[in-house]
Amino acid sequence: MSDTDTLIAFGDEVQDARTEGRPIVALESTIITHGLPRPQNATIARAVEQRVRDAGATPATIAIVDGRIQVGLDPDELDRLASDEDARKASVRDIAVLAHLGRTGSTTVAATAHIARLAGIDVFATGGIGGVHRDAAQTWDESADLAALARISMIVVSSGIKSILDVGATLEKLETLGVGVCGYGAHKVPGFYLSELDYPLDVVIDNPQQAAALFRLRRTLGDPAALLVFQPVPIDQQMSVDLHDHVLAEGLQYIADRGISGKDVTPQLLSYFRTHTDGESLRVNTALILNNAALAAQIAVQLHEDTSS
Ligand code: PSU
Ligand code: MN
Repeated sequence: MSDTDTLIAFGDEVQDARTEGRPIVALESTIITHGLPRPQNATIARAVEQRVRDAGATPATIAIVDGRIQVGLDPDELDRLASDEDARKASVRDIAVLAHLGRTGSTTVAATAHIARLAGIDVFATGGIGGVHRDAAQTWDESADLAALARISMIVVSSGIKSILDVGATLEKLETLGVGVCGYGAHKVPGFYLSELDYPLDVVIDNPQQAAALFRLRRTLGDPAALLVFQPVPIDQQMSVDLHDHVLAEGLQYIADRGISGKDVTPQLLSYFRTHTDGESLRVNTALILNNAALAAQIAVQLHEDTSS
Protein backbone atom coordinates (compact mmCIF):
# COMPACT_ATOMS: atom_id res chain seq x y z
CA MET A 1 0.00 0.00 0.00
CA SER A 2 1.32 3.46 -0.84
CA ASP A 3 1.21 6.33 1.66
CA THR A 4 -1.63 8.01 -0.16
CA ASP A 5 -3.68 4.81 -0.06
CA THR A 6 -3.51 4.86 3.72
CA LEU A 7 -4.39 8.56 3.85
CA ILE A 8 -7.35 8.35 1.49
CA ALA A 9 -10.56 6.50 2.33
CA PHE A 10 -12.52 5.34 -0.70
CA GLY A 11 -16.30 5.01 -0.63
CA ASP A 12 -17.57 1.49 -1.40
CA GLU A 13 -18.88 2.38 -4.85
CA VAL A 14 -15.60 4.07 -5.82
CA GLN A 15 -13.55 1.22 -4.40
CA ASP A 16 -15.50 -1.26 -6.53
CA ALA A 17 -14.95 0.86 -9.64
CA ARG A 18 -11.23 1.03 -8.89
CA THR A 19 -10.98 -2.71 -8.40
CA GLU A 20 -12.85 -3.37 -11.63
CA GLY A 21 -11.05 -0.61 -13.53
CA ARG A 22 -14.17 1.36 -14.43
CA PRO A 23 -14.25 5.13 -15.22
CA ILE A 24 -14.64 7.53 -12.29
CA VAL A 25 -15.63 11.22 -12.17
CA ALA A 26 -14.55 13.46 -9.28
CA LEU A 27 -17.10 15.93 -7.86
CA GLU A 28 -16.36 18.86 -5.55
CA SER A 29 -18.11 19.52 -2.26
CA THR A 30 -17.74 23.26 -1.61
CA ILE A 31 -20.57 23.74 -4.07
CA ILE A 32 -22.67 21.56 -1.71
CA THR A 33 -21.83 23.36 1.56
CA HIS A 34 -21.15 26.91 0.34
CA GLY A 35 -22.62 27.16 -3.16
CA LEU A 36 -26.14 25.76 -2.80
CA PRO A 37 -28.82 26.39 -0.15
CA ARG A 38 -29.84 23.79 2.40
CA PRO A 39 -31.77 21.52 2.22
CA GLN A 40 -31.91 21.47 -1.59
CA ASN A 41 -28.13 21.00 -1.68
CA ALA A 42 -28.42 17.34 -0.57
CA THR A 43 -31.01 16.50 -3.21
CA ILE A 44 -29.00 18.22 -5.94
CA ALA A 45 -25.75 16.52 -4.86
CA ARG A 46 -27.46 13.13 -5.11
CA ALA A 47 -28.93 13.99 -8.52
CA VAL A 48 -25.47 15.05 -9.76
CA GLU A 49 -24.04 11.70 -8.70
CA GLN A 50 -26.91 9.91 -10.44
CA ARG A 51 -26.22 11.78 -13.71
CA VAL A 52 -22.68 10.42 -13.62
CA ARG A 53 -23.98 6.86 -13.12
CA ASP A 54 -26.59 7.25 -15.86
CA ALA A 55 -23.81 8.19 -18.28
CA GLY A 56 -21.82 5.07 -17.40
CA ALA A 57 -19.25 6.26 -14.85
CA THR A 58 -18.88 6.19 -11.06
CA PRO A 59 -19.23 9.43 -9.06
CA ALA A 60 -16.59 10.25 -6.45
CA THR A 61 -17.68 13.20 -4.33
CA ILE A 62 -14.60 14.39 -2.46
CA ALA A 63 -14.53 15.91 1.04
CA ILE A 64 -12.69 15.70 4.34
CA VAL A 65 -14.85 14.03 6.96
CA ASP A 66 -13.66 14.08 10.59
CA GLY A 67 -10.11 14.35 9.25
CA ARG A 68 -10.48 11.50 6.76
CA ILE A 69 -9.74 12.40 3.13
CA GLN A 70 -12.77 10.81 1.57
CA VAL A 71 -13.03 9.94 -2.15
CA GLY A 72 -16.65 8.92 -2.57
CA LEU A 73 -19.19 9.54 0.19
CA ASP A 74 -21.83 7.03 1.14
CA PRO A 75 -25.40 8.45 1.16
CA ASP A 76 -25.35 9.12 4.93
CA GLU A 77 -22.04 10.94 4.75
CA LEU A 78 -23.29 13.04 1.84
CA ASP A 79 -26.41 14.00 3.82
CA ARG A 80 -24.38 14.83 6.89
CA LEU A 81 -21.99 17.04 4.94
CA ALA A 82 -24.87 18.80 3.20
CA SER A 83 -26.49 19.70 6.53
CA ASP A 84 -23.22 20.56 8.33
CA GLU A 85 -23.15 24.31 8.85
CA ASP A 86 -19.67 24.12 10.36
CA ALA A 87 -17.96 22.39 7.41
CA ARG A 88 -14.93 24.47 6.47
CA LYS A 89 -14.33 25.58 2.90
CA ALA A 90 -11.07 23.79 2.19
CA SER A 91 -8.53 24.67 -0.47
CA VAL A 92 -5.29 22.79 -1.10
CA ARG A 93 -3.39 24.12 1.91
CA ASP A 94 -6.26 23.24 4.25
CA ILE A 95 -6.27 19.51 3.43
CA ALA A 96 -3.39 18.62 5.73
CA VAL A 97 -4.64 20.94 8.47
CA LEU A 98 -8.12 19.40 8.55
CA ALA A 99 -6.67 15.89 8.36
CA HIS A 100 -4.38 16.74 11.28
CA LEU A 101 -7.14 18.28 13.41
CA GLY A 102 -9.72 15.61 12.56
CA ARG A 103 -12.11 18.26 11.24
CA THR A 104 -14.68 18.28 8.45
CA GLY A 105 -14.25 20.37 5.32
CA SER A 106 -15.70 20.65 1.85
CA THR A 107 -13.18 20.79 -0.95
CA THR A 108 -12.94 23.61 -3.51
CA VAL A 109 -12.05 22.99 -7.15
CA ALA A 110 -8.36 23.26 -6.20
CA ALA A 111 -8.52 20.82 -3.28
CA THR A 112 -10.80 18.40 -5.11
CA ALA A 113 -8.45 18.29 -8.10
CA HIS A 114 -5.46 17.77 -5.83
CA ILE A 115 -7.08 14.81 -4.06
CA ALA A 116 -8.51 13.37 -7.28
CA ARG A 117 -5.02 13.37 -8.78
CA LEU A 118 -3.68 11.46 -5.75
CA ALA A 119 -6.50 8.97 -6.27
CA GLY A 120 -5.68 8.54 -9.97
CA ILE A 121 -8.90 10.16 -11.23
CA ASP A 122 -8.57 12.12 -14.50
CA VAL A 123 -11.98 13.74 -14.97
CA PHE A 124 -13.74 16.23 -12.70
CA ALA A 125 -17.12 18.00 -13.02
CA THR A 126 -18.03 21.27 -11.33
CA GLY A 127 -20.20 24.38 -11.80
CA GLY A 128 -17.77 27.24 -12.13
CA ILE A 129 -14.07 27.59 -11.41
CA GLY A 130 -12.53 30.28 -9.25
CA GLY A 131 -10.42 33.00 -10.86
CA VAL A 132 -9.05 36.52 -10.57
CA HIS A 133 -11.31 38.76 -8.48
CA ARG A 134 -12.33 42.14 -9.80
CA ASP A 135 -10.32 44.11 -7.27
CA ALA A 136 -7.26 41.85 -7.52
CA ALA A 137 -5.00 44.75 -8.50
CA GLN A 138 -5.46 46.03 -4.93
CA THR A 139 -6.27 42.89 -2.95
CA TRP A 140 -4.19 40.25 -4.81
CA ASP A 141 -7.25 38.02 -4.47
CA GLU A 142 -6.89 35.25 -7.00
CA SER A 143 -8.46 31.88 -6.41
CA ALA A 144 -6.10 29.07 -5.44
CA ASP A 145 -7.99 27.14 -8.14
CA LEU A 146 -5.72 28.81 -10.72
CA ALA A 147 -2.48 27.67 -9.12
CA ALA A 148 -3.88 24.17 -8.71
CA LEU A 149 -5.11 23.95 -12.31
CA ALA A 150 -1.63 24.98 -13.47
CA ARG A 151 -0.01 21.91 -11.92
CA ILE A 152 -2.70 19.22 -12.01
CA SER A 153 -3.16 17.24 -15.20
CA MET A 154 -6.91 16.62 -15.33
CA ILE A 155 -9.99 17.34 -17.43
CA VAL A 156 -12.25 19.79 -15.60
CA VAL A 157 -15.75 20.33 -16.98
CA SER A 158 -17.42 23.59 -15.88
CA SER A 159 -19.75 26.29 -17.16
CA GLY A 160 -17.01 28.83 -17.42
CA ILE A 161 -16.07 31.84 -15.38
CA LYS A 162 -18.62 33.52 -13.19
CA SER A 163 -19.24 37.19 -13.83
CA ILE A 164 -18.48 37.95 -10.17
CA LEU A 165 -14.83 37.62 -11.27
CA ASP A 166 -12.64 39.64 -13.63
CA VAL A 167 -13.22 37.33 -16.59
CA GLY A 168 -10.63 38.94 -18.89
CA ALA A 169 -7.92 38.78 -16.23
CA THR A 170 -8.82 35.17 -15.42
CA LEU A 171 -8.48 34.17 -19.08
CA GLU A 172 -5.10 35.90 -19.29
CA LYS A 173 -3.93 34.13 -16.17
CA LEU A 174 -5.07 30.74 -17.51
CA GLU A 175 -3.05 31.40 -20.64
CA THR A 176 0.03 32.38 -18.63
CA LEU A 177 -0.28 29.21 -16.57
CA GLY A 178 -0.62 26.95 -19.61
CA VAL A 179 -4.07 25.73 -18.59
CA GLY A 180 -5.91 24.35 -21.63
CA VAL A 181 -9.25 25.97 -22.40
CA CYS A 182 -11.85 24.76 -24.89
CA GLY A 183 -15.53 25.42 -25.49
CA TYR A 184 -17.90 22.51 -25.75
CA GLY A 185 -19.95 23.54 -28.75
CA ALA A 186 -19.32 27.12 -27.63
CA HIS A 187 -17.41 29.84 -29.46
CA LYS A 188 -17.56 32.29 -26.57
CA VAL A 189 -16.61 31.91 -22.91
CA PRO A 190 -19.65 30.91 -20.88
CA GLY A 191 -20.35 33.00 -17.78
CA PHE A 192 -21.95 30.42 -15.51
CA TYR A 193 -25.41 32.03 -15.09
CA LEU A 194 -25.12 33.33 -18.66
CA SER A 195 -24.51 31.12 -21.70
CA GLU A 196 -21.94 33.43 -23.22
CA LEU A 197 -19.79 36.42 -22.42
CA ASP A 198 -18.07 38.73 -24.86
CA TYR A 199 -14.81 36.77 -24.93
CA PRO A 200 -14.05 34.47 -27.88
CA LEU A 201 -12.77 30.92 -27.43
CA ASP A 202 -9.99 29.79 -29.79
CA VAL A 203 -10.56 26.09 -29.34
CA VAL A 204 -13.99 24.53 -29.85
CA ILE A 205 -14.79 20.84 -29.50
CA ASP A 206 -18.06 19.08 -30.20
CA ASN A 207 -17.86 15.64 -28.64
CA PRO A 208 -16.32 13.65 -25.76
CA GLN A 209 -13.90 11.93 -28.17
CA GLN A 210 -12.21 15.24 -28.94
CA ALA A 211 -11.90 16.13 -25.27
CA ALA A 212 -10.31 12.77 -24.50
CA ALA A 213 -7.95 12.98 -27.50
CA LEU A 214 -6.82 16.51 -26.62
CA PHE A 215 -6.18 15.50 -23.03
CA ARG A 216 -4.17 12.43 -24.00
CA LEU A 217 -2.02 14.54 -26.31
CA ARG A 218 -1.37 17.00 -23.50
CA ARG A 219 -0.30 14.11 -21.27
CA THR A 220 1.97 12.69 -23.95
CA LEU A 221 3.57 16.11 -24.35
CA GLY A 222 4.15 16.32 -20.61
CA ASP A 223 1.82 19.30 -20.14
CA PRO A 224 1.46 19.57 -16.37
CA ALA A 225 -1.70 21.70 -16.38
CA ALA A 226 -5.40 20.92 -16.51
CA LEU A 227 -7.64 21.02 -19.58
CA LEU A 228 -10.78 23.07 -18.95
CA VAL A 229 -13.87 22.10 -20.93
CA PHE A 230 -16.37 24.97 -20.85
CA GLN A 231 -19.93 23.81 -21.39
CA PRO A 232 -22.47 26.67 -21.39
CA VAL A 233 -25.87 26.38 -19.83
CA PRO A 234 -28.32 26.14 -22.79
CA ILE A 235 -29.37 29.61 -23.92
CA ASP A 236 -33.05 28.97 -23.14
CA GLN A 237 -32.06 28.07 -19.57
CA GLN A 238 -29.75 30.98 -18.79
CA MET A 239 -30.57 33.71 -16.28
CA SER A 240 -32.22 36.80 -17.71
CA VAL A 241 -29.41 39.20 -18.63
CA ASP A 242 -31.13 42.20 -17.04
CA LEU A 243 -31.68 40.39 -13.76
CA HIS A 244 -28.08 39.14 -13.81
CA ASP A 245 -26.51 42.55 -14.46
CA HIS A 246 -28.64 44.26 -11.84
CA VAL A 247 -28.01 41.69 -9.07
CA LEU A 248 -24.30 41.52 -9.88
CA ALA A 249 -23.89 45.29 -9.47
CA GLU A 250 -25.80 45.20 -6.17
CA GLY A 251 -23.91 42.16 -4.91
CA LEU A 252 -20.51 43.72 -5.59
CA GLN A 253 -21.62 46.85 -3.75
CA TYR A 254 -22.87 44.73 -0.83
CA ILE A 255 -19.45 43.04 -0.53
CA ALA A 256 -17.62 46.37 -0.74
CA ASP A 257 -19.87 48.09 1.83
CA ARG A 258 -19.30 45.33 4.38
CA GLY A 259 -15.58 44.94 3.74
CA ILE A 260 -16.01 41.23 2.97
CA SER A 261 -12.70 39.75 1.80
CA GLY A 262 -10.67 36.59 1.32
CA LYS A 263 -12.33 33.20 1.15
CA ASP A 264 -15.72 34.66 2.13
CA VAL A 265 -16.05 36.70 -1.07
CA THR A 266 -17.14 33.90 -3.42
CA PRO A 267 -19.66 32.25 -1.01
CA GLN A 268 -21.12 35.65 -0.04
CA LEU A 269 -21.59 36.73 -3.65
CA LEU A 270 -23.16 33.38 -4.54
CA SER A 271 -25.45 33.73 -1.55
CA TYR A 272 -26.38 37.27 -2.63
CA PHE A 273 -27.40 35.94 -6.05
CA ARG A 274 -29.40 33.20 -4.38
CA THR A 275 -31.41 35.53 -2.15
CA HIS A 276 -31.98 38.23 -4.78
CA THR A 277 -32.96 36.32 -7.91
CA ASP A 278 -36.13 34.63 -6.66
CA GLY A 279 -34.87 31.10 -7.29
CA GLU A 280 -33.31 31.87 -10.67
CA SER A 281 -29.71 31.35 -9.55
CA LEU A 282 -30.58 28.00 -7.98
CA ARG A 283 -32.43 26.90 -11.11
CA VAL A 284 -29.56 27.79 -13.43
CA ASN A 285 -26.91 26.41 -11.07
CA THR A 286 -28.75 23.09 -10.83
CA ALA A 287 -29.25 22.80 -14.59
CA LEU A 288 -25.62 23.42 -15.43
CA ILE A 289 -24.06 21.20 -12.78
CA LEU A 290 -26.26 18.29 -13.90
CA ASN A 291 -25.23 18.84 -17.53
CA ASN A 292 -21.57 19.06 -16.56
CA ALA A 293 -21.76 15.82 -14.57
CA ALA A 294 -23.19 14.00 -17.59
CA LEU A 295 -20.56 15.38 -19.98
CA ALA A 296 -17.71 14.60 -17.60
CA ALA A 297 -18.97 11.02 -17.34
CA GLN A 298 -19.10 10.69 -21.13
CA ILE A 299 -15.54 11.98 -21.37
CA ALA A 300 -14.38 9.60 -18.60
CA VAL A 301 -15.97 6.67 -20.44
CA GLN A 302 -14.25 7.71 -23.68
CA LEU A 303 -10.87 8.18 -22.01
CA HIS A 304 -11.26 4.76 -20.46
CA GLU A 305 -12.07 3.16 -23.84
CA ASP A 306 -9.10 4.90 -25.46
CA THR A 307 -6.66 3.72 -22.83
CA SER A 308 -7.97 0.15 -22.48
CA SER A 309 -8.07 -0.60 -26.21
N1 PSU B 1 -17.71 29.28 -8.53
C1 PSU B 1 -19.00 28.91 -8.64
N2 PSU B 1 -19.57 28.13 -7.69
C2 PSU B 1 -18.86 27.68 -6.62
C3 PSU B 1 -17.49 28.05 -6.52
C4 PSU B 1 -16.97 28.85 -7.49
O1 PSU B 1 -19.64 29.29 -9.61
O2 PSU B 1 -19.42 26.96 -5.76
C5 PSU B 1 -16.65 27.51 -5.40
C6 PSU B 1 -15.76 26.37 -5.93
O3 PSU B 1 -15.61 25.40 -4.93
C7 PSU B 1 -14.44 27.08 -6.19
C8 PSU B 1 -14.42 28.08 -5.04
O4 PSU B 1 -13.32 26.22 -6.18
O5 PSU B 1 -15.76 28.53 -4.93
C9 PSU B 1 -13.48 29.23 -5.29
O6 PSU B 1 -13.41 30.03 -4.18
P1 PSU B 1 -12.27 31.18 -4.07
O7 PSU B 1 -12.71 32.23 -5.05
O8 PSU B 1 -12.33 31.65 -2.64
O9 PSU B 1 -10.99 30.51 -4.41
MN1 MN C 1 -9.77 34.30 -2.70
